[in-house]
Amino acid sequence: MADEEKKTALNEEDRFTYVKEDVSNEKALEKGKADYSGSDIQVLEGLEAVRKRPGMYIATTASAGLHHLVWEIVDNSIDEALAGYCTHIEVTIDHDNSIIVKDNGRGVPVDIVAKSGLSGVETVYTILHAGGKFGGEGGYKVSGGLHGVGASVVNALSVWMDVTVCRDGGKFYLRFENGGHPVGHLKRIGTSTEEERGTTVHFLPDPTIFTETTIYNYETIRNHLRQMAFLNGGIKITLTDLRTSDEGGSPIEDGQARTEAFEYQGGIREYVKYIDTNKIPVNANPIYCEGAEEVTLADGETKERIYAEVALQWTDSYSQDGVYSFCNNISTKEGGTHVEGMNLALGRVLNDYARQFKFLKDDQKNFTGDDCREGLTCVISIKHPNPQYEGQTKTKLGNSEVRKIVSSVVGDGLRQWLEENPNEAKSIMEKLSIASKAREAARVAREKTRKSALEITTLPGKLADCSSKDPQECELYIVEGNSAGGSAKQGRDSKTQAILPLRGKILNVEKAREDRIWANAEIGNMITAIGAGVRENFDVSKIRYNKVVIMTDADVDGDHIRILLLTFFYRFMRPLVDEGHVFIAQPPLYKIDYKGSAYYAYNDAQLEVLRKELNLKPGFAFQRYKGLGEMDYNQLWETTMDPKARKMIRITVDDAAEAEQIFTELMGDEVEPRRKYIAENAKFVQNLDI
Ligand code: 0RA
Repeated sequence: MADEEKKTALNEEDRFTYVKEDVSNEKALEKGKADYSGSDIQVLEGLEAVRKRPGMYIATTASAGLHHLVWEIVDNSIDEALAGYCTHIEVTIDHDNSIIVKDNGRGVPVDIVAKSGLSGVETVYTILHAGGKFGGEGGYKVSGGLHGVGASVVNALSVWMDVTVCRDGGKFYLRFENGGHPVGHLKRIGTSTEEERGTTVHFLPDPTIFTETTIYNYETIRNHLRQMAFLNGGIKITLTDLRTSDEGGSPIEDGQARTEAFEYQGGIREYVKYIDTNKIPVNANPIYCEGAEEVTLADGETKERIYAEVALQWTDSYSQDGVYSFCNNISTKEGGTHVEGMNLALGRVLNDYARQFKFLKDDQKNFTGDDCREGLTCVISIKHPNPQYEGQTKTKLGNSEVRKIVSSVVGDGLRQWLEENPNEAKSIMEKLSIASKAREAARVAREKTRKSALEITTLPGKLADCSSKDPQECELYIVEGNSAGGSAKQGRDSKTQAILPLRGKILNVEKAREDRIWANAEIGNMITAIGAGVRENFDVSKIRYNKVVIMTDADVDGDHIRILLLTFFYRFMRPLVDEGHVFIAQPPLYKIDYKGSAYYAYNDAQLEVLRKELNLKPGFAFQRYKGLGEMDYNQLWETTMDPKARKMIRITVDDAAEAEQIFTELMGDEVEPRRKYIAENAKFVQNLDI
């Protein structure tokens, strides 16, 4: 085996170039020598196991897994920052889609670690889960609970990884190749100043593992880093993309490095403000509650420090799902005990205050949890040394001690804030009163809708349903305009594809009051067609179609209608979106008729490729589709609806806070932010084709 040969060929001199000078490390050094071959084989076996079953360590080898590698390496630097030693993390996407993460922390230890007999650097990057196992008190701790798989996993899944450490006046370097095989051992390659201190990791993901794509998405990395900067206030994180557009870089400006910096002294307070960018706040600045508690574990001995911080702001929004929770910097999408604790405190303190200051009269009922949360944006972030995750996607925090801690942190903080800010407290109380009354009105309106929906068991007249009754194979196309709806009806596979044409723009559910929403015919049609209810009564197991496909024109109006529909699904049928049932159809933008054949291009880049391939002269006439209506039913089927040939984008929301910010921005009356967003994300959209 080639690896074996490489191993025996290692020069022992190389290995101890640095450590030799370190007398205090003599014992470890000896042990290292003695155990060397044994531990090395174990190390390689560990990394080999990761390569054999990457799914056990990173869940997916698709695009998300590729990005997880970056999160993992960045997490280590964030841990160093949380330990108080690092203030700046620089992330760079290099031309070849390799990633560089540089921090100004203490630097990964370079001397021999007794347990492994290897240098600290080699230990961290080759031994599974080594990260947290040394460093001692106040040392190094893995922050991530879910994707905290260890830097060695990233190494195992890379073609090569270069680690450079500057510390103790030296500069140290070690390279790994072919899935984590060290090339020699850690070497001192020069000197370093105090300013240069820190760790730089540069790695190239292995395309034989990440077979779907090895191209990094700028926006995905940017959003994650921004979130990390919000959740860990004070750390500066910069992102630079060196790629040109054909290397996967920015579609906007070529040949120019794109760079952004994220640094939020206000931490989660600024996060809440960011999410609320496009809303009108009730309290001008988020309310901030913070606290830590030592708890003794079940063994009666082990003490753990749990840290909780919460930021709250009410806005003019009617939404009730503005609570974003995190544990150890990871989004807990399913909520859990920290969210329960916050809700308990919210109901208790707001109702107490309302009674005390007569915002609720004696004969009035308490505000409900929904009343308290209407228009609330809240970020809960806890740091826990031993988090337990539950739920379908293991994103629900289970630690029961957390409930009480968050409840008292929010209870104390909120009560004090209300007492100190009576004017703003009054505005919040008024917001709650209106919410409470509106909820009653909406309940009445909804009852009516539900009654009429029960009476009219028939499907909407405009719906051309499919003949199959097996939801698994059924698709609902929601089509902009009656004429395109007509073509879609003619062109479809009537066994599995249903068509629901929409007339004009649908109601903006973001801006409309609930009673108007329930009275809207188009919305009613969609609810009945999908057949699984709505809001808290939505039951995703009852959907009549496995895929709901939005098909609109590729113009400004089409973009708007698409956003309106997505907002509706996001707000009213959230599991439909979360579980990946919502798609966007991709009609072609161009058609070239050439020598009796039709060629379609779905974007400008494809058009260029086609022109080159067909050797078309400049000025060769091609058709630019302005709308679906310009296609006849055959063309619409061939290009956009035929499951064998079509392109669709599956809508996913992996960052709810980001989605909220974008939705509220795009929902406005201004066309420009939408145009800009769509232009900037056009490339991403392309990558998501299924
Ligand atoms: C273990 C111990 C110490 C620092 C680190 C790990 C460390 C790891 C990484 C990974 C990326 N950047 C990092 N920075 C530091 C502390 C060693 C000491 O006491 O000096």
